[in-house]
Amino acid sequence: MEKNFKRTLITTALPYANGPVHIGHLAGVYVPADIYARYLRLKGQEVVMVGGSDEHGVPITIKAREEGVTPQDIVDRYHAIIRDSMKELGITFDVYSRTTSDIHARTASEFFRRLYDNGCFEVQTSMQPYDAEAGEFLADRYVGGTCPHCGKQAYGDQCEACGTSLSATELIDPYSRLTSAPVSWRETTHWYLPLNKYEERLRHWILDEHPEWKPNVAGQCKSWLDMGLQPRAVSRDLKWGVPVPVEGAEGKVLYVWFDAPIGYISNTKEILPDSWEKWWKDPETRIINFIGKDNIVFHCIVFPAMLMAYGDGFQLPDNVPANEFLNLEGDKISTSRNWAIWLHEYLREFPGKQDVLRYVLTANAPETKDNDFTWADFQARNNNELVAILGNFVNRAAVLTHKYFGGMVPAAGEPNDTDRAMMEEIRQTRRRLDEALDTFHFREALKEAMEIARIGNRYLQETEPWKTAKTDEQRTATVLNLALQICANLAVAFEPFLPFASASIASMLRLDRLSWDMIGTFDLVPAGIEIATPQLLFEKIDDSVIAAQLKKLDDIKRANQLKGFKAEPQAPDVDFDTFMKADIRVGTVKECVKVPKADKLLRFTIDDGLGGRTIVSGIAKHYAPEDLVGKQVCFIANLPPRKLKGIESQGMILSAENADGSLVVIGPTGPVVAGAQVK
Ligand code: B3M
Ligand code: ZN
Repeated sequence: MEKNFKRTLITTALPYANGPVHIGHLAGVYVPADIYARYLRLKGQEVVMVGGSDEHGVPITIKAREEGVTPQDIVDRYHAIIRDSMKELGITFDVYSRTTSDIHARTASEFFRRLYDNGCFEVQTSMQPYDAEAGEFLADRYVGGTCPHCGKQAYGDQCEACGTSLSATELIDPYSRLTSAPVSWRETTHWYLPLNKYEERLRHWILDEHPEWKPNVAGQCKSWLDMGLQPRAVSRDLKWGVPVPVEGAEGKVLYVWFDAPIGYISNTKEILPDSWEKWWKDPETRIINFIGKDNIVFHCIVFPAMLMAYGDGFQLPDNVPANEFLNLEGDKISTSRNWAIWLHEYLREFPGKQDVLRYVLTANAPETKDNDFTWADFQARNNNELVAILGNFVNRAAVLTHKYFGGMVPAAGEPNDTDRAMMEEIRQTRRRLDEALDTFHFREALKEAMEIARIGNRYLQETEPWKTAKTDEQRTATVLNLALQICANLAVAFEPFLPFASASIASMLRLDRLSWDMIGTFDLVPAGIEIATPQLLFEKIDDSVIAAQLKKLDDIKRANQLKGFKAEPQAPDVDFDTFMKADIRVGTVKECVKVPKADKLLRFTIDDGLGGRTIVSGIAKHYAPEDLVGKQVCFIANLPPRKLKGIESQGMILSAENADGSLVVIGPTGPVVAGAQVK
């Protein structure tokens, strides 16, 4: 739908303040939102970008309990870390507030109260899990028990082992994670928002009025709508949260997903106490919600239904460009398993490299499907793209200007065909860049911005100013003038993506104001001014830096495996005589080599005190063969021989499987004569 909007309100999902933010949050929400906000600002549009910490909800209280501190301590700590690290990454929130603020408590209460007064809620009584020992109702997360699907330990909302979402009623032998007491069930009453009443309006709004929404978002909405919407509880029996503002609701708070999206409104109010309403109620305001895919239903169904119920002119979002998930080195990012790259740690370990992270997360953004962050890709994109294409071009243009014109911008003469072709190419690129940004295709947009640097490199390659410098000063002047104009184009085109690099190019060229119209124009840097000494925009990242990061992840993986290790239950008994029939011996490895064309097998020659034997063992992935020569191993001597890859194996070498799946060969703890029996 083409509509004329006067201003854009950008909202970003409010991260739970139960931990710092990681690259998944950044790639999914904050980097794309910031790119979009910066782009619109450069186009001269009126923009407000709101964010803040989500400080209510069970994740916060669980974390507090784990650490033996108060929920307030937790949110104070993480709110500060999140706010400061996002600021350092250059995310330009106009406000980054929190849902524990007074203004939010007032706004959320008032919202509930209006719905309550207008009879928008239904009241339902249901049985909920209760911990009689603690005297508290238990949120699903606080209930533990056995998963009915896989038999492993699970929580009342989800089984992490098999990934099924559950409710506490489905668990076998449910217990309270607070006190370990078995769950008892108690009746409780809550307020429900009848989503079913808004179903038709929601369907029309999403599916008819917004055909332009991303398929992953529209698809999820459609499947929710097709299943039929149900009333949804908007209150909880908890101590931490915004109290339900009606009589007889002691001990009840607003459900976190009721209060959190209202945070967008309270945060707007906080910075614009007098004009906030125009950002929410004026049809000429365009609202865009940046979120991750797990939040789609709340932003496209629940919150819009709340706004419809409230009425009073509240506008629905014009678009909800939700992203899919980013994985890390092939594994799902997980806060509880510490499988993440945390922003505040990255900033500490890679000082001054904010743009590199922004670049890699955008180039790999999970826009249409889940995507993977790898350190190898991080290094490659830095070294082969940021350093070799963008940094290299800007540096060449600046160094050559210093070399041939003492750093003074030379005046350009009449452009020739090559010059005109280059300018046209940049104008074409600008068109594609705008188109990609307007439709939230930020990976594509980043490629187009980089295309301008590629055009710059090709231009210098073709015009060879280092050659013309000897013969034709006027031509050299024109080429370098234009090369600097391309740099100025780059400062603008990259500002949304790489604001720090953009600022250094701008300051080198003494550009004090950037605007989007500058892209595709070539009179941005006036002749006669002196440009600053060139500084390298990006530096190569060494293999050793990447190796250190991979080691860090490896250590985390290992620690998780050890933590998660559960010994197998004991096997059924065997009678003693049967066991005694196994002839286990100690042997000395004389020779050990890889079996050709078999990636798992090693061939051993063992001194067994009986003239020697050959054993083939499937441990090639775990040992370098030469490391085993001279070692003593235990083996079963009296198994029937069998052929493996054409080699007759006369026994089996014993090894133990570690928590991480690696195999360790079993041998005596002191020297033993070859052929000794193990008893
Ligand atoms: N805090 C969930 C999340 O961090 C939630 C988002 C709220 S947006 C209003 O994924
Ligand atoms: Zn399960």
